Amino acid sequence: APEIDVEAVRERALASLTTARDRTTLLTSCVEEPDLTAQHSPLMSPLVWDLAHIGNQEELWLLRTVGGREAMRPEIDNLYDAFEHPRAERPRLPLLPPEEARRYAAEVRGRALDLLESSAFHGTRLTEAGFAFGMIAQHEQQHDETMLITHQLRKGPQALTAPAPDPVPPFTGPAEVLVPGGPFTMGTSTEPWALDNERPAHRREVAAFHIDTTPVTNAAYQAFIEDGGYDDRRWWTPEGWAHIRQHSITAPLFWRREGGQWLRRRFGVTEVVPPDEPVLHVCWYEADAYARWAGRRLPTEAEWEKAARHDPVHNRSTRYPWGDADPAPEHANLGQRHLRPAPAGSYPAGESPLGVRQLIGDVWEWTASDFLPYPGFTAFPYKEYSEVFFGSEYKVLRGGSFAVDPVACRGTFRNWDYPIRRQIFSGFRTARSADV
Ligand code: AVJ
Ligand code: FE
Repeated sequence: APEIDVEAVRERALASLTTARDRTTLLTSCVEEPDLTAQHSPLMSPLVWDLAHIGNQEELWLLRTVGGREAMRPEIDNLYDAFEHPRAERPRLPLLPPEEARRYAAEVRGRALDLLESSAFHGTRLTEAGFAFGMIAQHEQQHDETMLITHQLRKGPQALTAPAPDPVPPFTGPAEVLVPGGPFTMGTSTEPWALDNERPAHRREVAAFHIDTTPVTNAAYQAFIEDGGYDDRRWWTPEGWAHIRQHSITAPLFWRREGGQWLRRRFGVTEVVPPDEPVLHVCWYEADAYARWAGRRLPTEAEWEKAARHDPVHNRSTRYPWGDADPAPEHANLGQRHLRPAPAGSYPAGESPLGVRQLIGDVWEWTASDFLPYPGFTAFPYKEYSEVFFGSEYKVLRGGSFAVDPVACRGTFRNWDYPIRRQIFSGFRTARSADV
């Protein structure tokens, strides 16, 4: 087995679990009890479901599977199994009330930290390098992002605040970057807390292409709207056209036209849509239609990852666009430090060697690709994390958003959703094949 620094693993696991729990606590204490048990959208669970589900997954994987303990409350497992009850039905389940859910999650956490103290982090694939602890910290952070989406959907006054990202001068660099053709290493076999769908590392041939230097901005997207993009069938796939017509979709979610300008509701506050911010809350069909209108296309998942990880000087794949260092605030807008994406052109310290910016953080980026396994994929530790979602129903998103914690964000990290979804923190950038 490779050499493992046990104390460093323990420290990282403890810090990651603690950061996640602090965020969970914020998201479930900034509103009153009725807002925790209410259903704010049929797309979402009540916040109190996420809270107890977080505790239940931690109990299942850390206490029972790694620790070999008996179930604390076997009767609640079914309530918090995401595959047993669709989100829309969850408010009608006999869920633990907020105070009980909090107590349950806290009790599980106390025992999990005891287990962490005595873990040696080797022996099985689940314990190796603290994987199970990392997986559970990522799981909690993923549900924290889900809860933040619920907060965005919630009607009512502002409950969350955060400083705006630093303003930056308008981005004046090149609009696109040429990524040279040739093979690169996609995925990972070495990142200790990478999830099953990111594995294994494998060679991918990618032809030369150009990719937008920054995500597509609200100003650029407004030009598409103003040009009649939503009324012109030419730009849409048949499925996308049928969807926007049936649901009368004419702008990104949360946008509204008033007095000659676009307004947007964001976490309980209405504001004018900022022109230089990456567009947010668009579905895959909208991203795909915009790209076609612009004479371009969405990048494939392999193109996106090559833009984010390929180091052309050393001819290897790095963990992040800026290299192998863990994300720091100067690299990317991650971790809910802000409640919005940063203006296009921000974070020069986070750019790739070829100069592509904001690949990590700000907005999840839709890619052209279906969610499929890499060659050599094996489900681990459970088929319901990734495997059951593989196929042509889901599109891959990359790079993470302002609502993603660094522990759940890597150059290899893969997210996926239905092409109609836009309550998620989704934007995109476009690409085009290089002339041959
Ligand atoms: C990877 C974000 C699609 O939230 O449905 C949470 C993550 N899996 N609990 C989701 C997940 C199980 C998942 N996504
Ligand atoms: Fe979950």
